Amino acid sequence: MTDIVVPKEHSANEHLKLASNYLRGTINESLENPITGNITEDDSQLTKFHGCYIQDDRDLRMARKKKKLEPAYSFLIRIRVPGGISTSEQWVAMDNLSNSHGNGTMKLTTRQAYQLHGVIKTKLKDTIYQINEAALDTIAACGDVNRNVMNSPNPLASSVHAEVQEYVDAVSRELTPRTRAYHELWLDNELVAGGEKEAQVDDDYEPIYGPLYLPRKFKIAFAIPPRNDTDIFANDIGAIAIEKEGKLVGFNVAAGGGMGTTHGLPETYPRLASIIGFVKPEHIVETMVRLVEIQRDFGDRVNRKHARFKYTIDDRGVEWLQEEFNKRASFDLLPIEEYEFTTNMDAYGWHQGVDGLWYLGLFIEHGRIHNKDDYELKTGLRELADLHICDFRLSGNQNLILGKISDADKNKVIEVLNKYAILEKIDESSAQRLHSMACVALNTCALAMAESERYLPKLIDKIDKITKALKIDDVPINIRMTGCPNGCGRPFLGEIGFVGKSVGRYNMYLGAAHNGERLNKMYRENIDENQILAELVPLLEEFAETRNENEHFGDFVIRRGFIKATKEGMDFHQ
Ligand code: SRM
Ligand code: SF4
Repeated sequence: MTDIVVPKEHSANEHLKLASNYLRGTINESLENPITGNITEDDSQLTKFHGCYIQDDRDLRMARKKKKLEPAYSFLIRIRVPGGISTSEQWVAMDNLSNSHGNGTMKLTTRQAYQLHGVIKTKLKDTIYQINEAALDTIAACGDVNRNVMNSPNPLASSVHAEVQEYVDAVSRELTPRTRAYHELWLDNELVAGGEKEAQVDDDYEPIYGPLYLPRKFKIAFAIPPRNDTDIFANDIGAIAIEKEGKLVGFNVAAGGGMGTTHGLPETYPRLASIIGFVKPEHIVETMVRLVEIQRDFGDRVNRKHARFKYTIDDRGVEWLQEEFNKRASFDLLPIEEYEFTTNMDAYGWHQGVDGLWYLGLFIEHGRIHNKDDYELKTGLRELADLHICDFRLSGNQNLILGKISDADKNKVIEVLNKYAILEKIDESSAQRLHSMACVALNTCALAMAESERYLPKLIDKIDKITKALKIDDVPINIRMTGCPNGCGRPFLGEIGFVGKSVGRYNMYLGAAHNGERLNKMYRENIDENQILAELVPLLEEFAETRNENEHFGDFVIRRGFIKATKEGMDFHQ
């Protein structure tokens, strides 16, 4: 046990983490309590570190209350997939679990993870066990630790992709918590496929995090220019791979990104990570660890709304961070290398990788894998997975890339996708729909103030009519929506962003850069669908008539003076 004392003024979560004995708390007792489908409030904070959130079906809340029933509790389980690369066997396992243990759907998240929803308490342990049997895990998918490490999932023409992915895996391993609680609680202390070796040590010991873990969640992403398809600037740390003559020479390192804000609290704001220097490939893992340790030691443990790395940095300055880093690391930060990002979106359709194999980018609207109406997306992808002729790569834009397809298997893939009309979705969707993203929100998210995933497709139907009439439906515009200002669909990086205020009402934001290098700014507050469309029509008309060649919508609205450019997080509200 530790002799650390948490100061009285530190938040309740800090006291809870310390008392939890490396994330055990009373989770076992909560799981065994047959009286309720819920767990205690304290345990609900701790299960996050194990990758699960207790939720209730918000569509059923009122009806159940009237019948004096407790809410329809179930768990969300988030499954880490570093860099988004999973095998066809893993897809099959997730698909099976979503049917047998979940609500029949899978969600591909904005951070390249799988999510299962609707897992009731009595099935939780077995679900996590089976996830680990499929050589995946859920530890640190949530909680005050480093989350799923992102990477561009599509090698396209980059010869350095495989090498970058090795660093992604190394960073992910290095920053995975070592507590044995995960194995004790969910795996009966056995090591199943993919189990962490470190779990064998006798005493709990967290060499990087310590018993208090981090002050708040922590996120890392890698990207390989020219594609910023992981939105690296929205992360606590971003690594931009620098390639020269086909060789990986190192990474520009960016620190202090984050999206979360709270309505009515201007001291909370989204911030894009600042590039602090360049490091050689062999130093990237140490770089990540040192930066995590700086946040561990300096992050705000009193006020959780001010506890992300972005505030630690803004309170002290980027130069302070660079100095502190150089003091702690075994090498110095080097001058930033040149790079260029052109887009933060995925490449749809077929691409041949440098390995000679084929990669196929599919459009999955808002990451939801289900059969709906006559579109049997889930059945089709399962049929394909059962052939075991490709891998399944989750993108940071909630899409899917089928990877490593041989020439010989290409037609088999096309046959299955055509049978279920999955490829058609790309051709029949407007460029605005293909560039849209929405968070989960209702009916599962406890924090949602408005619809998002269930509503954005319908709003885009209406926007499509406008852009079609103006003949700009082939112009990519990033449209992002979230049901609250926490920013899970990175709405403040949308060229058009919508953030839920209350049922049917949204704040509307304009002016982010198409490549994820500039935040947007609020244009209209608390408006409904009619007002949204009325605001969009004149903007899109003028865009269609007067846009410069290849000009992006986010740049256009700034050039034409509809909105001021947001230069840094601290001027987001100005
Ligand atoms: Fe998120 C909380 C869903 C990516 C910022 N997020 C939540 C919870 C767990 C709600 C809760 O705490 O009860 C949501 C569960 C909804 C549900 O039913 O599934 C939720 N977040 C998601 C996902 C599934 C959205 C999606 O549609 O894909 C994404 C899962 C990513 C993953 O695989 O790890 C997701 N969340 C993000 C992102 C985007 C990113 O990381 O690139 C952000 C903004 C970036 C950032 O962290 O700043 C994000 N989520 C938040 C926040 C605000 C954090 C903050 O600094 O203020 C919360 C609330 C909190 O932490 O207090 C939150
Ligand atoms: Fe829920 Fe808000 Fe995140 Fe959407 S942005 S999933 S509503 S917490």
